[in-house]
Amino acid sequence: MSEEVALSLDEVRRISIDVLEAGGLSPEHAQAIAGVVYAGQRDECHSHGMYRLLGCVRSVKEGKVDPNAVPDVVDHAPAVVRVDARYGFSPLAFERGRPLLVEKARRTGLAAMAINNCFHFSALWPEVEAISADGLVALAMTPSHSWVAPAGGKKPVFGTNPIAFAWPRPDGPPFVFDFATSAIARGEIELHRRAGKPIPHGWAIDSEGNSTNDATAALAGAMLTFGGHKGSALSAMIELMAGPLIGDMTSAESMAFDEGVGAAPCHGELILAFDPKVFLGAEATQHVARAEKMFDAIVGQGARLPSQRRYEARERSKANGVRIPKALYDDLQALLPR
Ligand code: NDP
Ligand code: PYC
Repeated sequence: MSEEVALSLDEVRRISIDVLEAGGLSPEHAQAIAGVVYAGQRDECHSHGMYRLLGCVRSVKEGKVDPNAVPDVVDHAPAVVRVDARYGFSPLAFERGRPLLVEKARRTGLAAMAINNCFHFSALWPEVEAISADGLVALAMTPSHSWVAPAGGKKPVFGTNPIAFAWPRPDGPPFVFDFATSAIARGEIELHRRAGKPIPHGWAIDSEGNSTNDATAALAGAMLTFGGHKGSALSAMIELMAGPLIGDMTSAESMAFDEGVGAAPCHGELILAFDPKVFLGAEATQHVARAEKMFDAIVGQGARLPSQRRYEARERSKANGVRIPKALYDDLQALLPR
């Protein structure tokens, strides 16, 4: 088994902020990015936890990201917030735009936030979870770089294009799912490569179009969509809704914009927020309670809800801290001032 380092959650946050600030990010960006990286590590989402710090610092070093960008929040229309991230990372843009999104959803019942010109590296569940904490239903989606072949094809067109959904529940954490529309997040294949482990067949093909379980060959080839043509269609929808619809880049355009430097993808993100109280008025509580019956029917037969593993991991990490691979710890230490 590979060597690991134990960290308290306070250390996770401190190291993340220190690495980001040493990498040149403004204190505001460092705080916002550390927040999502901390959440990912705490909930044992390893592909989007502290590992992401390496990519953030590399993206700044490559000169693509503005580490001091101040997001511009615009009240664009009665139900539309636009946030221009000005070529900074997305978490600060999301944080700055969220209050207006929530305010608009409460007024109109359904509001959208379009984030433009952001470098995006994070999981989406921290965002939809935060919106659901205000009693709203949330849906978020974003493209990435064109790494994924459409179903029936062999050449990358789509990004790994995640979609996340949150439904607030009366007596506990929200129902949340958040997954890539590729068979798996690219970050997971990268972690397999770092650990020298094979990947399962079905995740990717090599550059000759053959199924592969070699992580390096997979990263050089094309990833596959989840659920064949269904994941492929969903992925295309995300390209359209969080791309041309909001005036931003597709994954292929983001890849071209990168010019081979290997920075985080640069594009837009679309976030929708629904207020059940506006849709349902006095009947909102009664209908939200009906949703609980569906959740009971799922868990009542031994199946699990998405996010159940994550919430359990959260409790474990709060009690015991986390463990990260020593190789990652060493890579992060190397980014700190001597
Ligand atoms: P998974 O394939 O592991 O799917 C994750 C989702 O499915 C989670 O909600 C998870 O809940 C749920 N889930 C997994 N197994 C089960 C099960 N047996 N029963 C019920 N629910 C289950 O993750 P991905 O690799 O697709 O994505 C991982 C992360 O990568 C996401 O957070 C995503 O946002 C991020 N990502 C970000 C990108 C970006 O461009 N910014 C691009 C691509 C991915 P649980 O967590 O509880 O296991
Ligand atoms: O893991 O696919 C991924 C990913 C892309 C951008 C951020 N994460």
